[in-house]
Amino acid sequence: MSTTHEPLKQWVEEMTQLCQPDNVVWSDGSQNEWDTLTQLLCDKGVFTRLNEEKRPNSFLARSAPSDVARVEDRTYICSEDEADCGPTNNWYDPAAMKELLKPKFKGSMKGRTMYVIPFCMGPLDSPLAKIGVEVTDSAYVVVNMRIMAKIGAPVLSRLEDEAAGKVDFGRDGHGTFVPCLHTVGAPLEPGQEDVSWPCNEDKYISHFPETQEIWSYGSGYGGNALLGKKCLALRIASTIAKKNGWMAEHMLILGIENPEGEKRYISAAFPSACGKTNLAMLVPPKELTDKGWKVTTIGDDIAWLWPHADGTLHAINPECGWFGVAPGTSYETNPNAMDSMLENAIFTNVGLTDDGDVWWEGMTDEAPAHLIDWKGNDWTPESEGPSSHPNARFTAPASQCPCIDPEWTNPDGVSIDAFLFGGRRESTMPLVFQSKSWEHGAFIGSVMGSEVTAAAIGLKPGVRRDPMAMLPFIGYHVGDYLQNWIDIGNKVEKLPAIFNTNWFRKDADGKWLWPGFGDNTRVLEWVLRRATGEVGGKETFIGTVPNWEDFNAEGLDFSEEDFNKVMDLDKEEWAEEIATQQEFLDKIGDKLPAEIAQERAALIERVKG
Ligand code: GTP
Ligand code: SPV
Ligand code: MN
Repeated sequence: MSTTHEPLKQWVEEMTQLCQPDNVVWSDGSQNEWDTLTQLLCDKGVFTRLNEEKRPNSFLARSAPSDVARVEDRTYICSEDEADCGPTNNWYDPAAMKELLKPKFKGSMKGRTMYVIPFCMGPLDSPLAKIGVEVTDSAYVVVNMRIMAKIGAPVLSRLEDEAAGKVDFGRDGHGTFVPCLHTVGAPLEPGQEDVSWPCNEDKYISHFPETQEIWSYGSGYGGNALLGKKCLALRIASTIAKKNGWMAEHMLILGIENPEGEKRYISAAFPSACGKTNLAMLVPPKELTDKGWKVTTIGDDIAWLWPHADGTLHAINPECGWFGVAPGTSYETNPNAMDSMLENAIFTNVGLTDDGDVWWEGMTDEAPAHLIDWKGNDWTPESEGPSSHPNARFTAPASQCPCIDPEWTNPDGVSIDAFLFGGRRESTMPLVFQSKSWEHGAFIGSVMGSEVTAAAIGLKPGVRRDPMAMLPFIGYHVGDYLQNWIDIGNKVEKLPAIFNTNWFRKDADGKWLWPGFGDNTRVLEWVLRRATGEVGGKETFIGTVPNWEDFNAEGLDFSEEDFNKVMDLDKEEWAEEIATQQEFLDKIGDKLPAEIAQERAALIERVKG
C-alpha cells in the first residue's frame, strides 16, 4: 500500500530514510490486520492472549517497569519564541530540538517494522476533525490506536480525496495531516534478540505547535506513544483551537436525562486519574433510576468545544475508545466500564489470573489466591506491593459501552449546559459550589488544585495547581489559554453554568466524607436544577452552595450533619488556599487575563468580609 497524497508519500519516504526500518507497512485498520498483529505480538511474547471464553479477543501486555506513565519532565513545547510556550511547559527551540533528535531517530527502527497509521480524531465528516499520520515501530501502538481512533483505509482515502479536491467537509486543515513520528528507540542489530517491551531510558515527547508536528522518542506507553490522544487532540489541537476560537479540553462529556425526559449534557475537567471515566458512565443509585434519571456517555477524557450557530457551546469527543485506569474499576464502582472491556480489549500492567483472565486491586473485594503480577512474577495476597501498577490501563472500544449516548458520533456535537471543575482534595474544597459568572468560573478553573496521582511519573507528591486539568496538555502559554476561556465567554450567547466539585474530601481519620461514584448523580441533579434556574442556593464567599433541603439524599445514609461536614468552609484553610493559589498565578505573569485577576481580588474581599 502507498498513497496518492504526495506530501504524505514524501514524508513517509523521509522518515523511512531517517529511521531505517527493515520494512514499511501501511495500516489499513482492518479486522485482518488486528488479527495478524495481535497474533504477532503474542508470538513475540509482548501479548498474552486471555482466556477466549472469559475475555474473547483480548490481550495482556506488561511494560518495562521504567515505562509506565506519561513523562511530564520529558515533554516539550518547541515554539519559535519561548514566550509562546509559557512558564508551565518545558521549552526547546524547534530547530535545536530537531537537531538534537535527528541523531537519535537515525537508524532507530533498524531490525523493526515501521507502521504507517493514518488516523482521524473526531467524526470523519466533521469540520472540526483532525487527520494525523503516525509512523511507529510499535505494533502495540497500532492495535491500541485501532481502538482509540478511526484508523487506516477510510482515513487515508478521505485525506487523498480532500487533497485531490474531490470532497470538501469544510475541514480545518483541508487536505493536510499532522505528521506524528514515534519510535520506542530500541533498534535491533542483526541477530539481536528483542525484549518484550522495548523502550529507551532517554525519552522526548516533543511538540512543534507552529508547524503542527509531533516527535516522540523512547516510550511505548499511553499518552507518550498513542500520539492522537494527548499530543494531537490536546497539545496541538489546543493551539489550533486558540487560533480559531474554539476549545480543546481535558474533559469528559455525559448526557443526563431527568424524570421529565429532558436530556442535557455536562462536561467535566478533572486531572488525570481523578474520576472522569467513572463520572462519564456512572449508574445513578436505585432511588434515582426508579424515578427516571439516566446517564449516557459521549466521552471520558477529551472534549472539543466550539461556539455553535445555535448560540450554545457544542462538544464532540475526538476519540473512539477508553484508555482508562484499571485499579479501582469494578462492577461496584463502574459497571459500564467493566462491560466495555468484556471483549476486544487490551490490558496493560494488570495481574493475570490462573484461568487466563485479568485482575487488579479493587476489581473484587477478595484478591485471587494466586496471580502473575504486572512485572511477570508470582503474586499472592501476602506479596509485598500491588499486583497491578497504579497506572495500569484498559483499552476498550467506546462502542461496547452499554450506556454510550446515541449522539456520540454526531459531527454536530451536543449542546453543553454545565461545566464541572474538580480535583482530589482531602480538605478545604466542598462537595460542590457554583460560580457567580463565566469569568468567576474561569477563575475557579484557573486555580484548580489536585493531589497528584500515578498517571504521570516524577511529580512531587502533594497538591499541585492544574488549571482546568490542562496543566500538562496546554500546547502554548497558560496565560493565553486562560484568555481563550475569557474570549469564548464573549462569543457564546447561552454559556454553560460553571461548578466546582470534590468527591475526595476526608475526615480526620482519613475516611471519605462522600460516597462518590453512582451517588455523584445527586450532585449532578443539583447542578442541572441550578443550571436551569429551578432551584435556589446559598451565597457564600466562594460561590453558591446547595441548601440541604434541595439536596437529594433520598435512600442514602447521609444526614444533614454529614452534608455540613462535606460542605464546610474553613476560613483558615481558605486563607492558606488563597496564598498557594497566588504562588501559581504569580508564575503566569503579565499574560494573566485581567478578568481572572479581578475575580481573585473580589474573592479576597469576600473572605475578609
Ligand atoms: P485519566 O484517564 O488519567 O485522564 O483519568 P480519569 O479522570 O478518567 O480517571 P478515572 O476515572 O479512571 O479515575 C480513577 C480513580 O478515581 C480511581 O482511583 C477511582 O477509585 C477514583 N474515583 C473515581 N470516582 C470517584 C469518586 O466518586 N469517589 C472517590 N473517592 N474516588 C473516585
Ligand atoms: C491521562 O494521563 O490524563 C490519561 C492517560 O488520560 S494518557 O493517555 O497516558 O495520558
Ligand atoms: Mn486524561
